[in-house]
Amino acid sequence: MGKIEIIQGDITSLAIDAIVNAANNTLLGGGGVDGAIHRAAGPELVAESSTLCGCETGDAKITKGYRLPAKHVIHTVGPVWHGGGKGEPELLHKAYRRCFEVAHENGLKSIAFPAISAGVYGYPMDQACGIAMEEAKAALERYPELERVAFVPFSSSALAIYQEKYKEIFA
Ligand code: AR6
Repeated sequence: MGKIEIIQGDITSLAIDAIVNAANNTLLGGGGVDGAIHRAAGPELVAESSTLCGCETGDAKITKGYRLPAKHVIHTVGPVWHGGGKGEPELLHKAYRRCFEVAHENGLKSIAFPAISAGVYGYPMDQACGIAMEEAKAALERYPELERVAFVPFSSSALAIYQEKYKEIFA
């Protein structure tokens, strides 16, 4: 699959330049993948993120990875799903784009994404996954230094959706 990988499991286990956190606007931690990342990184992560003054929906900010095997965490905030007519697709595209941009600005060559917005924030997984794949395709064209983009679905049903969308968008 070239530079794209789909790895089902826990994103906190990956040794990679950056894992992306599906955070909230405070950047002070939460449930889901955010909670897992903060638990695995240790208290230094919230100490650093509390200096960042939060994060707008669709933006992204970087910290160190602390006790994680990943060197950095790129924290982004995806939109809450309100039915799709409140700018959710644009905001989710923007969140992915900003993560790739922040990775590029920091000289990173590998990045792993959870299914941003597709948990508590309620974004339909197939639509969220399509946006993720489209932005990965655009980023690989834009940033030649990018060596590895990993998607990390948590469940086997999400894995099947990622595999399907990969075929659709990269075939
Ligand atoms: N590794 C990979 N994916 C995971 C993991 C993990 N360890 N844990 C959960 N997921 P969510 P959101 C999947 O709810 O929808 C937080 O409280 C999960 O199954 O974590 O963007 C924040 O603080 C789902 O498919 O993120 C915000 O308040 C995906 O990650 C809010 O949740 C995203 O689910 C953000 O909601």
